[in-house]
Amino acid sequence: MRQTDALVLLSTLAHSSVVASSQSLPRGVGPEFAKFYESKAPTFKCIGNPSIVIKSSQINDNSCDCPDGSDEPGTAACAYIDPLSPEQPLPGSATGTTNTTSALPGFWCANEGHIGSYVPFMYVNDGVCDYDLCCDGSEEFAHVGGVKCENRCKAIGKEYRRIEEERKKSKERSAESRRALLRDSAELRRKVESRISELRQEINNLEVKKVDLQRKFEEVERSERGKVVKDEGQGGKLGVLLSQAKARVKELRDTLDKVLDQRDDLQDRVDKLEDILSKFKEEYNPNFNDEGVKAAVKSWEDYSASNTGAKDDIADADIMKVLEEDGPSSGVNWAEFAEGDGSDADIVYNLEAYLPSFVRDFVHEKLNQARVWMIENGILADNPKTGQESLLVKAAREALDAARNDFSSKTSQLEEQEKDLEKDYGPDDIFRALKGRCISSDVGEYEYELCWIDRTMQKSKKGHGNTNMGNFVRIDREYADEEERVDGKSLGKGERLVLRYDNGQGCWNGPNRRTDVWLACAEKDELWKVSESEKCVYRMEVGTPAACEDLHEPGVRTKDEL
Ligand code: MAN
Repeated sequence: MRQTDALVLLSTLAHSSVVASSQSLPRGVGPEFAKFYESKAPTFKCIGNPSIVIKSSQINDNSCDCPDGSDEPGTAACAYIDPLSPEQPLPGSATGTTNTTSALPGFWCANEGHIGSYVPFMYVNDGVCDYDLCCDGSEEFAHVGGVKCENRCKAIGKEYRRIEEERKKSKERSAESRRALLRDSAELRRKVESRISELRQEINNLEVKKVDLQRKFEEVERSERGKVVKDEGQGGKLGVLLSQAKARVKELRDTLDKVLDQRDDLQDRVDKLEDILSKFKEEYNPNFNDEGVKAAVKSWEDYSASNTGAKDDIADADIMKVLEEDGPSSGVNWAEFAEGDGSDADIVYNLEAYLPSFVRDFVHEKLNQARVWMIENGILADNPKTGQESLLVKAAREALDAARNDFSSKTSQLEEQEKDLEKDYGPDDIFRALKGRCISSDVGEYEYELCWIDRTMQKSKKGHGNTNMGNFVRIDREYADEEERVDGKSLGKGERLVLRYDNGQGCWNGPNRRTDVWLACAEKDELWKVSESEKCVYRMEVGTPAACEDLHEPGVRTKDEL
């Protein structure tokens, strides 16, 4: 308790740079009260009750004469009304309390070489050296019980100044780290803003493109619907020639087949007629002088004589060979041409598959345009298979779909970026720079992790898995009231930023886990302490330059100032 009061008092007075100024003042008088104790005056007016005048010799005579204790600045005689001392009953008081205010804050220790301070009157001559408050030992002037307090102000002052200097440097380093964070945050914010304007422009262009492609698609679809699909031709000009040649060969073969049938019929008839005429020649009566019959027999004899030479007939086997169906073992193997390694068009269609993904979208669009152009100019065949969408329509539809997809993806990206810009990233947007970074610390059987503006995590070191302790929700401010630690790793006293992480993994028989992350200024990000104040409700104490004072660089404008 004594130590605590001392520290408070020291820190209160640290900036006042008050030092004792005069040896002529009564013992224990602080410089700001010097005017009341003019040494040459024979009388003294009680400070709080000027109507009460006592002799100057009564000052510091170890007897409390003034109601406000102002006649005893250098003894413990009026300690019972000392605001720095514990409350004490005033003898004869009806309420049991002093109900009087001391005019003086305490016994003044000049502490030359260090910083002067007031010591509670009850510590004066109590036999204890209170070096934390009174490094010159002057409060033990009576050497009660033989106690002599040497003056240690030189060493204490030197150590104090060293610590103060180190603190100052650390503050400067923290402030510099904070400025670096601010620069990063501003840069990230600029990136988001420029992405937003880029996306807005792209979305505008896509709106126009979508309308255009929709119109083109409808046009192509309409004109393609009117087209008659003639065959199952595939490929470009070669493909068309191939299917035409196949049809022509079939036609010729069918005709040859029919001609062959007719030839056989005619041959049958000729054979029958020749039989009739042979019989006629043998059986007619030459004694009848019938000139017509004689002329007919003569013609038959001439006809028979003319047919005796070697015939140059095509062998039936040869004709049958020609009539055999085309296939892999005879005639032309059309399938080989038709299927092969793909049509000339396929080469163009499949080209994209060989490209790296980052250029594929760009090339896809360009190729689509090229395909359409080639189809329109008869270089590529359309309508690869009956019953399927034509390549022209397919290309138009794919181009439209691609534009639609692009539009909706860019629109949701824009929404995301706009939301991000509106999000509370703390004072001066500072946590934007830290977002996604994590720090951790081992505590007992767990490793605890804090990921800025993201989530908190409890990781079992025994392999029992990870537990989400909450997802980031918002930034609040709360008052911390904790002892300052010498190493600075504590929240201290004052308003602090608190990051709320909520809705983590459900607690068995309890609520979802949540974490309050309390922040204090430090040179670097560090998870100092983790505690579970009640089941599944966690508290992290964290040091970070992001929580340091807003020491703006001159000329740097913050978000709020813009
Ligand atoms: C685990 C940990 C603890 C928590 C209990 C609740 O053991 O997450 O922090 O208190 O579960 O059952």
